[in-house]
Amino acid sequence: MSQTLLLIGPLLPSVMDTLESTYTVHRYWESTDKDALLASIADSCIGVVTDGGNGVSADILKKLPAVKIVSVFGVGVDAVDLAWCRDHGIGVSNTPDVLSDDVADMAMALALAVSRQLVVGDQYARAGKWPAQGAMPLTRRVMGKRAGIYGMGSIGKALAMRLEGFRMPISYCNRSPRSDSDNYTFVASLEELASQVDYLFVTAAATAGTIGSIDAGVLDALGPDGYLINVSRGTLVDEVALLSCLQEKRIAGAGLDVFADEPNIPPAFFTLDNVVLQPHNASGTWETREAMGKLVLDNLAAYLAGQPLLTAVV
Ligand code: 8YV
Repeated sequence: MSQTLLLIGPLLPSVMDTLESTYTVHRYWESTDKDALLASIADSCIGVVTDGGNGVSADILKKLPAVKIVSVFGVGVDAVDLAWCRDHGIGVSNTPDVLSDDVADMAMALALAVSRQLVVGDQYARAGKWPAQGAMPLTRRVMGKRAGIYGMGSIGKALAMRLEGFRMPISYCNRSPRSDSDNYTFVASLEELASQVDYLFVTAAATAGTIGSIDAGVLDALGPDGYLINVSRGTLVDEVALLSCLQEKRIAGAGLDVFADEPNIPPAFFTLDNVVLQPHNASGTWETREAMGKLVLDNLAAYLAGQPLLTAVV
């Protein structure tokens, strides 16, 4: 008899195919009576598979006392109740590293797009304004500007490599200085980092210590020539403050892949031409999503074989 799993939301079709041909999988998001579903698998369900956005709450885990592993399709585990998992001996795995290059690419792409006004230029070209009105307004150079990275983990380091190619001096803010980042300047205070750079890249995980940390003070420190690029979690940023700063040109612009209440984006962002928006798609390439899916499956297999999780968070 195959093991029983709960799948919280849809994943890449190939990953769901493998999951469903290997295990008995219950699709939580499709269930019309979720409590009845949880009650029916309470004794048998040994694992939960979920993505970074949905995670899994203690409310669900409470109803599934046999669960011993939560395998997350994503590096961010802020939507998983980690305290509950720790207290109840549930292992949690995520998918770090395999997505770092694509997320760093997206950060770089957003910095270029908002500075060089790629979306505005595209609309200008498509609307036929070039022959009618001549050249579009000038934009801002990225090359050689000062970069600040908030969160020097695997994604931050992948981004730093790219920024070096743009000959950008790099400073970073992290819980502590990193011995493998000697070429970069450690700045303990986020506000101080913001005041020293032209681009503030957000690559830190969402934790109690980082949520809400990019507030009006940090944005004003970044200043009218500074850009905010966020590929981490929207919850790190005070979105109301960010909107005011963008509307009042207290910062130059923002490139945002993530939002506080996904998939809902505050409509005020849609009226601004100093932002470039993405629907949380930094890891959204076939290559990376396949690699993430493999890690989700490999972690489940490791648990069932009595082996340590490959990429354990808890
Ligand atoms: C994914 C993410 O978009 O890794 C993360 O934490 O947020 C993203 O890579 C998400 O988990 C997939 O739905």
